[in-house]
Amino acid sequence: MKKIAVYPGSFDPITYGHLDIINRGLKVFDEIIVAVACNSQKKSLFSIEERMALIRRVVDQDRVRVDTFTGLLIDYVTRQNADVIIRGLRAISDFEYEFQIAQMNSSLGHDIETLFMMTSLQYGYLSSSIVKEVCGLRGNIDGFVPPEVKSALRLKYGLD
Ligand code: COD
Repeated sequence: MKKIAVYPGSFDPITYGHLDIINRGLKVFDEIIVAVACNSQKKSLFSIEERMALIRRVVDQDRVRVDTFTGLLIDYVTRQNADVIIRGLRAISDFEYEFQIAQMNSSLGHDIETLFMMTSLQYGYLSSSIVKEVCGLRGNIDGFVPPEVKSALRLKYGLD
């Protein structure tokens, strides 16, 4: 049977840190669904459609499906017939938040596991927020996001 995992997040925008988790996840699963959360409480730079389009441009679309969801993550995962959620862990500061989400999801959906993957050394301090800040302040973001994402960011900040 095909092993499918859901990798949920805001992806505002996708970074090399996210891509690294996706590519390493593909060593363990046959298919990964990158699920962009539609969270009206979180102010985002890119719309859901823009975020999904950027992800599609930088992943291997044979084994990665890009989708969006509203409502509870656990309900979405169940609808997709998946039983694993992938999350990435960077510094210790991620742990408490991730632990809280995983515990909540585990009590809401008993048969769904959360698999944590450690960040690769070079992406340990990389986040979408920091990339946006550096780009907005005209810093060089080449090492943090693919060229397609860099262009989209520069356009948003009126730099091109
Ligand atoms: N290296 C490794 N991992 C990374 C890196 C990096 N450099 N950067 C990001 N990651 C990981 C993050 O730790 C996270 O696991 C994942 O990639 C996605 O990150 P973000 O920041 O894009 O996404 P989040 O953390 O904002 O996503 C939160 C959710 C949208 C998944 C969450 O809010 C959610 O499930 N919402 C739906 C409502 C719900 O079900 N709520 C109940 C559960 S709390």
